Parts: sequence; structure tokens; C-alpha cells
Amino acid sequence: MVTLEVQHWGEMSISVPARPYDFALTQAQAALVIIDMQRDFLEPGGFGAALGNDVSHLRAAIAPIAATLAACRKAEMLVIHTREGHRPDLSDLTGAKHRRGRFATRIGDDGPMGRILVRGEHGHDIIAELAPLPGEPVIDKPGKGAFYATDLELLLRGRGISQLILAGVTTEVCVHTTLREANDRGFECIVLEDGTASYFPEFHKAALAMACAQDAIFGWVASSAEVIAAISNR
Ligand code: C5J
Repeated sequence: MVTLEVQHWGEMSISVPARPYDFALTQAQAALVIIDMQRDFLEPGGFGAALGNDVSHLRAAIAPIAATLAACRKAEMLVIHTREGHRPDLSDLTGAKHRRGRFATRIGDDGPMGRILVRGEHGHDIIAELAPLPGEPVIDKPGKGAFYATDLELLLRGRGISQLILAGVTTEVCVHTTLREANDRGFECIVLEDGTASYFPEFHKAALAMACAQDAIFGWVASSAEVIAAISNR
């Protein structure tokens, strides 16, 4: 007997040129996760600046992320945004995180964009260029990893997602922590090399190299153009 298997285009895998080898992207099972593209990290006067960083380094990732976001929305893929930050009473901020560092300004203090890294403040929100659309989940996370103390995993599993396209900032901190958390949970991850950024260009480079070392120990790395081409040329 001959059986015909009819597959929806989204269930077929598309080969994305990537490091260390091509990534088989199954669109129906993939989500774009944009990590912490918040004013507090990308604009002067926020958390990133309070830690002594030059925030301008992160802005190069905006255009590649915006292009990937547009392609994923067009393909009707799940898009998830995350924000690092805390409750106004700081009850979800550990003492260790609060005390860390020797700078005068800390999480919860007043800054030019409101209280630093506090939910509901102007600085805590996502930059206008990448603003979530109604219906796109926004995950508020108190830690560096997007899985820690959030409902991200529940949400992904509920929608049958097994592959993540990771973008955002910073490459070696919140993106990498999320990559590692996702990998241990069985998700296949592809990190956008130009859709992630660090205050330290050398850390960005090293973090990407670590992500895909040892034949994809944590996952794959690809340019936004390669991912967009794969999604768009279905
Ligand atoms: C940092 C983040 N760098 N989103 N947070 O503190 O990477």
C-alpha cells in the first residue's frame, strides 16, 4: 500500500547555513526569542550605564533583530520578548544581585528613565524599534536566564516549540544563560551573530564561539540574513 504523507510547509525543515554546520529549522516548531532589548541596557542612564558600560555597543543589533522580527511575524511564527527587571518592592531581587558591584547607582534607584530595572518604569521597557505587538508574550524575568523563575518553558511546550532563534543582549550574559538553560531543557537553539551584542566586542565574539564549539555543544550560530532567507524562501 502506498501512503502519502502530506506535510504543511511549516512542518518541513529548512536548512540554514550556520556554524558549526547547517541547522535544520522546522518553522512550525520554532520561536524567535528576543532577550532584554530594554532601554535600561541600550540607552544612557539605565542599568547598563550604571554598571559603567558604554551602551552604544549594543545598538548595532537593533536593525538585524528588527529585520528578523519582521520576517518571523510575516511567517506567523511565535515571537517572545523578555525583560530583565524586578517588582517595585524589589521582593524578587536577591541581596546578592542588589549588593553586587561598587557603583553608586543600583537596581531600584532613581535614574533619568525611572527606577533602574524596575517593572513599569520607562527604562525597563523594550525600545520602540522592537516594541512587542499585542498578543506577543513578554516574559518578565528576575534573573539572567529567561527560564529561571518564569513561565517561559510552560508557554513554549504548550505551543509545541522545540527550536529557538535567540537574539538580544548581552551575548555573554542573558543570551548565553538562556541558551544554556534552553539547551539543557532539550531545545535546539540558533543564535543570531549580528542580532546579539555585548558591551565588550571581544566577549561577544568569544560567547558565539563557545555557543557552537565542539560541534554545537550549546547550539548553532548564524547571521540574521541566513535565518531570514530560510524563513522567507519557504
Ligand atoms: C546584563 C543582560 N548584562 N540582559 N543583562 O546584566 O544581559
